[in-house]
Amino acid sequence: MKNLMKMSKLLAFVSAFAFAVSFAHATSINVQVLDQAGAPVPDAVVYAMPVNGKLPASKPAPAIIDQVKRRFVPMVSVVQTGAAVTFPNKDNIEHDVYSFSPAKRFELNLYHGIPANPVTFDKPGLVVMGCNIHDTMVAYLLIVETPYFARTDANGTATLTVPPDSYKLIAWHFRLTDPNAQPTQKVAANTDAATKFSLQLKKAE
Ligand SMILES: [Cu+2]
Repeated sequence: MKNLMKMSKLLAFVSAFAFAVSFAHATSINVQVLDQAGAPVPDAVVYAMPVNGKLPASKPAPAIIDQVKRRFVPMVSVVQTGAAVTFPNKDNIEHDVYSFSPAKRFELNLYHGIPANPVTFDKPGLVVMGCNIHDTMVAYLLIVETPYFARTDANGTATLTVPPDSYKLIAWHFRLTDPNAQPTQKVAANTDAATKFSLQLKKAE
């Protein structure tokens, strides 16, 4: 009986270890995004589609887009198709958030604080949002069909954590000269991979 106990403890330990190993079996793709002049591009979105088309069954992570001092924070977001996004208004004035984008038309009528219901983005594509009261407010939300995505930081770099596989890597930025031509490239992510994108961007306004 004692031996049996020992055996089951050992089995539990072994399976926990195997789980940890399978969980750790992920690799990263480090991406550098530059513009046509070679300058780092912050706020670019990079996402990875497995070449074999097989995506994991994953629940889309929710996201938050705040309104602070009459700006959307962050200005650029990326979520997986089906994600719920909340739009907390942290100003002491009302905002009226809306979008006419085909991927999601919606309006959150004049409000303070946190709207009761999040907005679910159930179609892939780009949603450009504004505020009906403050014309200068703009936010971009890219909805992608994969859970593997990242946004570049101030240095124009982003890291995607993915299971080892072959991927089609796609880059997007709201100032792309041709918004319909998102640059793509293939990456084999067996061990850590590094890659670079050079984007043709319009001048910042
Ligand atoms: Cu507003």
